[in-house]
Amino acid sequence: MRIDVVSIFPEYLAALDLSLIGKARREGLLELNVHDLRDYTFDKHRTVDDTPYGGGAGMVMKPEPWAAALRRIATESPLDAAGPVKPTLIVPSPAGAVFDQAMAYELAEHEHISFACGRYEGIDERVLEFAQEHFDVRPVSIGDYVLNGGEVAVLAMVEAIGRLIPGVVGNPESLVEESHSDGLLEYPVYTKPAEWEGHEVPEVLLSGNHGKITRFRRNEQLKRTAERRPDLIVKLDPATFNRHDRDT
Ligand code: 6GU
Repeated sequence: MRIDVVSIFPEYLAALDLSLIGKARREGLLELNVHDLRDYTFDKHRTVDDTPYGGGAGMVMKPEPWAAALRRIATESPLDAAGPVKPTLIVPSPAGAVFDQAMAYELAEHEHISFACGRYEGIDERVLEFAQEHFDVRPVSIGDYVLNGGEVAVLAMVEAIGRLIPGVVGNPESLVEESHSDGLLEYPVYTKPAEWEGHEVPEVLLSGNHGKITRFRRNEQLKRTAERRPDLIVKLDPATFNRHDRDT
């Protein structure tokens, strides 16, 4: 997979050199290019913003540098930008559709994804219209709160997507049991010692009875999800409730 990120703070993305995602890049499973938007300006001051038409607080990102940066990325795309399959451009925004595990799985199948990190009050809306000629454009939010720019959201999304690329997570089994993989939160986990500071590991986990352990874990998942995220229970596929009957 190829990922391009455009930002006025490319240093923010340095964290993507670390850990699993950094390793995936070094192993060639993921090609990640970070572009400084200011490299696509033409004036001495490398200006990326200007005052908003219609008035109001703050500044708006100028369209010209964005067009130059995005045109270059589209031209270099392994997908033929003029063909039926366009590369995807994610525009991080609190006004976007909410990113979730299903979206991460869907995006992990893409050959080329780009991210356009806005700052200030946002990017001139015409950049999105322009970008639609070259990309499948998707405004995406990482939750109902406001960040100062898209960079932190891109860190979260690239990590969530990147770990789903085959080979990035060493043991693919760990993707099956984790939170949100089946619409439920993950069950609690324990390691040695069996008794610590007066707190005990649930007896059933020491029993060696795998059927009982599976039912215990499923029950913990349901309990925890109902308590912490009742909104997820409403969205559950009815098959999830009965799954342990098949599995055990
Ligand atoms: Cl993706 N961007 C910004 N700037 N703020 C956000 C967000 C994204 N998601 C939630 N808040």
